[in-house]
Amino acid sequence: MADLNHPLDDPSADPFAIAAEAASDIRRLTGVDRHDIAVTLGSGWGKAAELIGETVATIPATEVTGFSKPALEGHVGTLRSIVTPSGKNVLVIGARTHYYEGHGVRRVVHSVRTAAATGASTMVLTNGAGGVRETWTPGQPVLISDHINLTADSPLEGATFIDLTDLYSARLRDLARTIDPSLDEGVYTQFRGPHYETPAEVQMAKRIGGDIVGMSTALEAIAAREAGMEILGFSLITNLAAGIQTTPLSHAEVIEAGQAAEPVISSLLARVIGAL
Ligand code: 8IG
Repeated sequence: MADLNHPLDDPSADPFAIAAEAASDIRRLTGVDRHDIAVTLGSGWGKAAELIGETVATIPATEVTGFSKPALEGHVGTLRSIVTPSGKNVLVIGARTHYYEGHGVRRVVHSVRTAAATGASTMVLTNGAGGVRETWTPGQPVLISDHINLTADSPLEGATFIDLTDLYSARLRDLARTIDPSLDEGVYTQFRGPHYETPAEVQMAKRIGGDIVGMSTALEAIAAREAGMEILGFSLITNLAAGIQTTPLSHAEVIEAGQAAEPVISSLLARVIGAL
């Protein structure tokens, strides 16, 4: 689905130059010269923005070069610049482009590359996802310890070989556990979506070492690492994955579980960001 009006859909365009342009749009629109930390808010995590600190500016993502219109309600479509009590500038990305939208991986990782171009050295990626482990319960946040990328795609172009050992920083996971020692962690498995998995696919994910199933994050984490950022990942388990939970999955249910957990996980996320 190439769109001739979209700068990232021109194969001869340099995605890093477009990210640099987006970063200068953000500087101009927020008046903030440099961001230290970026956080992408996935489903269930939206309320964290208010708790991170004082909002300096909120801008519609569509005013920033290369950002796509939100595909889904509940995916906010704004970028916010927030200053924490300790004086760090946080770029809050409420505008995620999912791989299943079919616009290609350049658009999926554009927000991450833009965050890096604004100066951010830490990328916090959050999502709502399905849990493979029977002991987890809907509404529970977990740390992402590693990932399995089942999209068969990569944000890296050409012979770009990037090491992904410790992709989800052990240091940052330890730091998150100083805020909430009860946080469990697991391996995030990115499927293409937008359909949920079959029970057989969930069993496959489990056997290959997956604990969490979702439709985002892994491709973004790879791009963040390419950009030299340190990465922290959180999943909100909104449902047990198909076949682990015996009732059918519904999007409404997923949204509802997210809303119920929102106050607790938002405060957790804000406290972790405050400690970064
Ligand atoms: I929320 O069970 C949410 N997102 N792939 N599977 C996948 N993505 C999800 C799920 C799930 N729940």
